[in-house]
Amino acid sequence: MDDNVVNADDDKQEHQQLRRRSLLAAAGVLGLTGGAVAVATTTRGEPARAAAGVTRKITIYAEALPNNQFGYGLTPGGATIPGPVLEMYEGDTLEITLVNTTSQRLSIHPHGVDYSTDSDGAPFNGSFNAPGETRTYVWRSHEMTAAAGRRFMPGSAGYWHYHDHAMGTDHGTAGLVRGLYGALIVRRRGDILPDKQFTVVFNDMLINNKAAPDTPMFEANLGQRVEWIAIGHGSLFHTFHLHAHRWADNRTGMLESLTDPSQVIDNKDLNPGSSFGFQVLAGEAVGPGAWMYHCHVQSHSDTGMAGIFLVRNADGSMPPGAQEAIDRFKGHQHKAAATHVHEGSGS
Ligand SMILES: [Cu+2]
Repeated sequence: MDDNVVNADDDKQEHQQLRRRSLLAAAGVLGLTGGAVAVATTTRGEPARAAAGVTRKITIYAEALPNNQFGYGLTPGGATIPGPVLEMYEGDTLEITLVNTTSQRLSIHPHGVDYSTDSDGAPFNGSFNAPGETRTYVWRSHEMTAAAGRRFMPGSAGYWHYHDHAMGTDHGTAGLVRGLYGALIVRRRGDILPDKQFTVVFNDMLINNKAAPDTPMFEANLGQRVEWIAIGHGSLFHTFHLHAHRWADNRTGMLESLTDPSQVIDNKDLNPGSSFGFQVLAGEAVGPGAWMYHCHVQSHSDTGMAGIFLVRNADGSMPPGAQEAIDRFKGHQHKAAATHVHEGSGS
């Protein structure tokens, strides 16, 4: 079976970010079509493990980008910031051949999955690509299992991420600053697949290494199922806020029953190394429009950690006022926080 992924999208990275097919879909594991529900392969209450154990092989290229940035991509010349969304199902293995086309030492280090020391991407373990070197990393995953004493071993499913761990320092600090990061999703069989995916990385004072108004504008049509993957990097604390949409603070972002105790939120901490994800229906209960997403640390949003989630009409046309809102955002001059507020004003 040929599991190599082909990314045929040659657009600029901003558009690639918006249109990028999920790795699962590109690999032909499951079609990614309008709100399609992935049908679990289990029957008669058997665990999905019977269908698990697939090993997929992909090649990732680490490349230098303009302005002293770096990125991961699925094709030569296709590197983006963030890198491609990598996906796997619990129980599967991802075998990644990392081609280092740069003159720097670098690696790829995952969160949330299982790996041996020679695949952890840390120089401490000698796990890295020397300049120009090609190296294979193996990421495994597992399903939840029941153990004795009503104890459950957690499965690997979650909204995780991957990043360099070797450039500049033994912690990959220089690679993270310059864009070597991306989302890793481990799904449980039966999980609902989205129509669109947006990766949002709060990296010090930037979003996907950009500041407003150059931050990505994510677009969807009213009612489309949108999956957000939020990741934190750098040395600052952040809070991710999305206007007019809410999600459940659980594994998927969706309540699973009328009595699901998960808290419903629209704002969540997004600190270095942490990640979460959720799905929402674009514009549900609020309608289309140019909605904001931003860091809710005020000094951060004021200095450029903000962007637009454009929810178009269901037919793809622009809703009233949306273009004006975008124009206002694009022309917006970010300035130091609250310069017009006098100290001791008592307000
Ligand atoms: Cu922030």
